[in-house]
Amino acid sequence: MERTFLAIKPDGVQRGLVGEIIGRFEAKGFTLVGLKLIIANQELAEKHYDIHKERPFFKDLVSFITSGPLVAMVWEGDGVVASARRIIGATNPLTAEPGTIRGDFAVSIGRNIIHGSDAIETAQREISLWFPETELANWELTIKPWLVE
Ligand code: D4T
Repeated sequence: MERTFLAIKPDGVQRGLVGEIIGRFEAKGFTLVGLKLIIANQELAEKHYDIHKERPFFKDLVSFITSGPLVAMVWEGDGVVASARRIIGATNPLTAEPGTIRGDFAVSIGRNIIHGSDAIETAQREISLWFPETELANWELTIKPWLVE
């Protein structure tokens, strides 16, 4: 079953948006299989954003992501990787569509509230970086027949 890694960044936590954001993925019909609030250390943050290590914003990005607690999550469901990216909206919140998380709640690219894996392979890498297998629950929603044909 397809899984994605999402993280409500320190700005989303500080702004009290954790419940609202989790609610959107629950209401959509995806399954929460991993959840924890943690303050990421430098090493974890640098590994997570490794792809951006040569970019000018890398240092600020790592310092921001380690600046306070974030909510790390794994969500499961058919097509969840691409669908979560659509629910989240464009990287720059000013161009993110209304109705998306970034479109509704953010104005700045450096404070864009939530991260979501951009591809299935990225999701696999990020899930194993943030969650040991023992912290992931294998379970099925009892209402699944009402969600999936
Ligand atoms: P994340 O990875 O946080 O879900 O964001 P995106 O997948 O939507 O966008 P990204 O990987 O291109 O950027 C990662 C992260 O860096 C911040 N950022 C990005 C920034 O501060 N300045 C910039 O110019 C860019 C491109 C925002 C998200």
